Amino acid sequence: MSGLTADQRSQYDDKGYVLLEAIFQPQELKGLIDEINNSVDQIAKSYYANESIRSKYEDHGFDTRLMKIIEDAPDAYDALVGSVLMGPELFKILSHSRLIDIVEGIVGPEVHCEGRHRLRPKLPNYGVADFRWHEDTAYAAKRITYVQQQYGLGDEDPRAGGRFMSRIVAAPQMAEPNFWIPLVPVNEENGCLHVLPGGHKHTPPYENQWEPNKFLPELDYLEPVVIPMKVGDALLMHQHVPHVSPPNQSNGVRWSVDIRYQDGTRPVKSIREPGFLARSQERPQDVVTDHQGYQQIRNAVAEFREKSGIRF
Ligand SMILES: O=C(O)CCC(=O)C(=O)O
Repeated sequence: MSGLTADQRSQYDDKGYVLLEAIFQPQELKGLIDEINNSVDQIAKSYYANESIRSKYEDHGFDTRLMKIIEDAPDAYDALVGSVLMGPELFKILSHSRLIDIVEGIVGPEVHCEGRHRLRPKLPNYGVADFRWHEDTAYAAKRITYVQQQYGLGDEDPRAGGRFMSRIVAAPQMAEPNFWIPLVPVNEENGCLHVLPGGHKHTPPYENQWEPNKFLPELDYLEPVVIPMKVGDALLMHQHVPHVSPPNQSNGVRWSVDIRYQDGTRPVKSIREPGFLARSQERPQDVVTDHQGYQQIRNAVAEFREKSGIRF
């Protein structure tokens, strides 16, 4: 196991992020890019067959084709964004030993890959793909509050204190390293991330963090840094480090994948989107080793949700 160097580890602890330059050879990401291109091609064909788009835009490549499709059919965005895609190439990255070695050094030998991995085609000036200053765990906590309100699980509701909610609510207190991996070169123009080094040491500013371009007063003395990246780099972020994703002002799609991990012995955070055990000394037989195995878990949860009517 290699993991982080001592310097990288101290930067992760002190600043809350580490830019891992050339952690992949660009060829190692080519399979994933091809897999995404195939999905875009299938979307183009089915939308064209339904006459929802004017052309299949076959003369456009990875950096512009989805943008052209979405100009005609905005709902095509949802066909690919988030964790919809699950192919062998994406699974290879989610379970890549170079990433898992690093995670193991942070969370311990039981490594769970969270289901909230995201493929993000960030389109030019496309509001839903822009993220104000936030930290990932606080963001998840806001969602929990929302889920509680939405489904009437108020403080008095016995289910709110029960196994289901406590499994989720317990989760924010644990380490959840996040890798943000660009699939095209990223810079200020096309919406690379900015982070607030050291901001992870503060109490999460749950309520006010959504103000655009504004930090809480106690964070004002911290200087944000812009993180341009090449294909092959990965940005490792602490779950509490504030980061922002400003608008993409280029003429192409800014593609990236982000992946979160946690200690596999702790309650899992995302239930609706199940993750998988990526490495284990205690339960090696439960480690998921291919995308079909992972897809079975995802299908089983989706089926349970559908049949039970329980909206978790
Ligand atoms: O990919 C982006 O633009 C934003 C990602 C982000 O904010 C996150 O992963 O928490």
